Amino acid sequence: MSIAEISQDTHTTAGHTEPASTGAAAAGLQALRDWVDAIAALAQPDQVLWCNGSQRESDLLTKQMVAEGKLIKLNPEWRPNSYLARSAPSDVARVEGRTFICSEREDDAGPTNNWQDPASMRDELAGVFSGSMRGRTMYVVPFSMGPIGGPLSQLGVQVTDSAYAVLSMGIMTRTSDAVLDLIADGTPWVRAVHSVGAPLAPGEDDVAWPCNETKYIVQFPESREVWSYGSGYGGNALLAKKCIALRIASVMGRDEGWLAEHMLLIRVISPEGRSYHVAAAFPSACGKTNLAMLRPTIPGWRVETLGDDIVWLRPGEDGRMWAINPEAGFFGVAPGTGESTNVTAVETLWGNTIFTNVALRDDGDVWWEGLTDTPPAHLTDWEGNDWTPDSGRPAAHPNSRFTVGAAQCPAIASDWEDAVPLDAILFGGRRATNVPLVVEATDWTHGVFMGATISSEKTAAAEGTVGELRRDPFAMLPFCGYNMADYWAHWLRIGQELRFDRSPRMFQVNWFRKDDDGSFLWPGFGDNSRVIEWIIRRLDGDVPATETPIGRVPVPGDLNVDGLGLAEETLGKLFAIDAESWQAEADLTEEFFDSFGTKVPAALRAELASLRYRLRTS
Ligand code: OXD
Ligand code: MN
Repeated sequence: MSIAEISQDTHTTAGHTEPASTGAAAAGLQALRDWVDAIAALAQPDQVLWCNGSQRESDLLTKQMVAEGKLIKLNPEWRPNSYLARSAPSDVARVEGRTFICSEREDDAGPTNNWQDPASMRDELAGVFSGSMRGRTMYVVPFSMGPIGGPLSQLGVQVTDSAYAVLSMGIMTRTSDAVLDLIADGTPWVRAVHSVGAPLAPGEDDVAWPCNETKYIVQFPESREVWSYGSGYGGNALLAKKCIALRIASVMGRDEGWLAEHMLLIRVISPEGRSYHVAAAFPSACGKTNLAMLRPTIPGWRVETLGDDIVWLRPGEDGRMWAINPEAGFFGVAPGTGESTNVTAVETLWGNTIFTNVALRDDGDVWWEGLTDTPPAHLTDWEGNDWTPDSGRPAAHPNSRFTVGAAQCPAIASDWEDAVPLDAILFGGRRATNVPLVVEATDWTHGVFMGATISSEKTAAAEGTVGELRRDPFAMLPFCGYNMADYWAHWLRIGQELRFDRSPRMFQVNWFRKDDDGSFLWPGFGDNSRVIEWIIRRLDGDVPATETPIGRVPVPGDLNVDGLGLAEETLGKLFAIDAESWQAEADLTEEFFDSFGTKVPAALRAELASLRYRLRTS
């Protein structure tokens, strides 16, 4: 039974009706039906509803959630068709400590993932999921990552007892009945089970944000399955995103010869009208969405948005690397997104947006730190309490989010759903010290070494201490579904499938270097276009570079800093390479590599050895 049918048929009793199928199509759908039945038998929802992602369905769900106090309808005068959700204060970020990769062999999960034996995890999950949807509706959400039927796309089905997850999945994926047709035809699909873990006793009132203190985010890579329990928030609950499009997809990519990456994707158009495609891997909350919507400050340059969080990469027969954004929307961090930092995002959010954990204005619109320079005099904070600028605490949670369709972004490329050939890959993080503004890798292997050794200061996107430095190789530490060292080897292998003169060139960037007084040395945001301009001039062979022990940097004078008023000394600090500190970084890299035992590819060990040599002899 669909949600629309339910609303028309007031006599409907609990129970579910599967999609109809006949003949050859029956086998593909039968497997789906059997799986849905098995989950329903375990979790015991009151009813099962099949979703199709239609506007009508989302209208009905939002209406119901507003009536239940689970969504606040924003003032349509300021924010049409937009809603605010407030999570439980304990359910505000991804829970990496409760995220498991349950591969058959522990060695396939590797030291950076939590591993548990799949059989024992299945037993545990059977326990927690038993009756976990009692008193609730179980929604069945069929979706495609990438355009439905597209050559690089993948299908999935998420069952969930969270209407918030259904609405968000409807924005972030292509949710559609057409997916069922492909499943009927035998196209493989990923199974995803989600429960907030808050069954309702008969007559018990629901809360605004049901969840459970116990949480499990479990990936079974071999069987392409995800089981998530206890959280309704972001990557814990919208299983198409981190769980499928990164953790499970990275394993598919390993097995099938492609890559699933935590990257943004843009098209940069030069003043001469030439297009270049650039992907960039930054850890969560390090400005991927801002760079994806960059407005260049240098004349004549333009940027079109293709994606802000996930990119799937596949070597093409032409020897180039082809890229798609498998998502259909943005689930962006709100704080720090404002008129002066990312006006394109602000314009994208004009309506049709679900906000989570931002502050509510008295006029029924939303606000968060950084949206405007001056905060409103009074707000209701993300927890529903009165707030004034003197309250001494943020009004919006630091990991508060917006969920909005990509097509609504004014900078979106008209062909954003198509694959594009990649010209450059950037790796970055938040580094207050040591790492220069931009460094070019000397070749593919050196680029993989750069990606493998990136570290960054922790942000609010995951639980933990903000600001602490941690290794985050390829920005994939929380998202790689298999042994990270095997993943590096896979990157090296993929490089060999590309034509030497057509493979993307790799660069390390760092917008976040600080002066001794703690102030940022580089203005960032729109001025990052200056770094991209230098990168493109390098791709075109227009400028030489200065060799340093850690890679190639701009020859003084080549980076366009016109009009920035940057002192020579500041530029010097932005590019300073201190051999001693880099030797210390190399020691840490060695320790990091050692934690993977013998699995680290010899080519990366060799890169480390030559880095040390260059540092010693520079
Ligand atoms: C995200 C994240 O939500 O990386 O994109 O945490
Ligand atoms: Mn992300």
